[in-house]
Amino acid sequence: VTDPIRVGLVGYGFMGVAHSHAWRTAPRMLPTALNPALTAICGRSGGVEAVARQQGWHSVERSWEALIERDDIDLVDICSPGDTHAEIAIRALDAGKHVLCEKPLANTLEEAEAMVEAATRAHRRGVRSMVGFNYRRVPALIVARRLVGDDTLGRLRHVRVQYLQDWGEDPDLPLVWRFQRERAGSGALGDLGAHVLDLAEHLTGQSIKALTALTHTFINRRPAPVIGGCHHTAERLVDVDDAAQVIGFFDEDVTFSLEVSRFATGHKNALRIEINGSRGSVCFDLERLNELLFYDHSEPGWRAGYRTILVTERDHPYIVHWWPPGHTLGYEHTFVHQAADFLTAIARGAPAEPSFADGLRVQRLLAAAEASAAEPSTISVT
Ligand code: SOE
Repeated sequence: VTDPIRVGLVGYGFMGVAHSHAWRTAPRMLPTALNPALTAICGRSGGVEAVARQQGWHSVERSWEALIERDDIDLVDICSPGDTHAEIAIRALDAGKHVLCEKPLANTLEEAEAMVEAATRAHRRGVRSMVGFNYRRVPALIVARRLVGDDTLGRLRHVRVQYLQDWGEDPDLPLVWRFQRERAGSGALGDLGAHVLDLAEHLTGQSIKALTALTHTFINRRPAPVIGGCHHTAERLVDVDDAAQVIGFFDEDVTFSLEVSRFATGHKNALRIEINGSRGSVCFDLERLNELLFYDHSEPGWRAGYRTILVTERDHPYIVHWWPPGHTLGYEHTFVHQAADFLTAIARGAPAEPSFADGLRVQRLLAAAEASAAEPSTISVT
């Protein structure tokens, strides 16, 4: 493995910026074993130049094909819309580049399967891949997983997840790629649901066995996006969901419920999880990322109640590399942890997690939810 390891980033939107920050910060704060060099950033339009300058990238490419052909790129980081993931990831892995790919892994099950095959081929040659479920690296959620794993919560009963945002409520918002099935695969279900489906299985160590789903689109037409400075007056059809609900159950008699929405006014980025077990519960909300609520059901009733664990102690995951207790972490730290862990896996020749196979698993759940929503079996109540 070359050190520094030369990174090529595809995409320069909000997620590209979050990843740029992570590559810069990871080796300065965490033991990464390898130093990433911000070698090239790639984007199709001119805006990429300004992001390159601001974020410290050494060069700019205008096509991902050219980026992958470069000999001075060792790792390709994919932060572009979902319809590009499979082609870029497969080409990069086959060219011997390590790949970090944003979630959801792909837009279809077939694409995700082909990506896992490419990752398996590449793995045999020492080439690593990882999917960007960054919330697995929130310290409070790692503590939640530990409390499930060591049986503190006892026998699990309910896993309840939500991912609520409200930016969709603006009717003037143009039909950006996230509202286009061809580009994004699905709407809130794939974008937000992918995170919480992954977490539901990762935190419990159990698999969702069956599910039923409903999806809904509240605003069916949106203004056409502004392309090259030209404003089009025509409206375009929204062909993805704005919100979705799923109910189901896990292997071991545990019930599951999910709600995701871009129309939950008041909620900006509320990824919430509650797990109830026979001996206790945990509860988490990303808008209070440093806190984990824990309920111990063995406490005498008169003084029992949820208590807040402030997950900023030196013996909490990752914290030793950051600040003293109580000096809280934020959203960006999850990406820094992700980058550091990926570099460590590459340096050690160890498998990186979450793997493309984990991404495929989520894709199966998303496909099942879409299939169920396409044949709704709701019963009218008169
Ligand atoms: C959607 O608004 C979004 O940006 C997701 O795509 C990200 O995965 C999530 O981290 C924040 O919300």
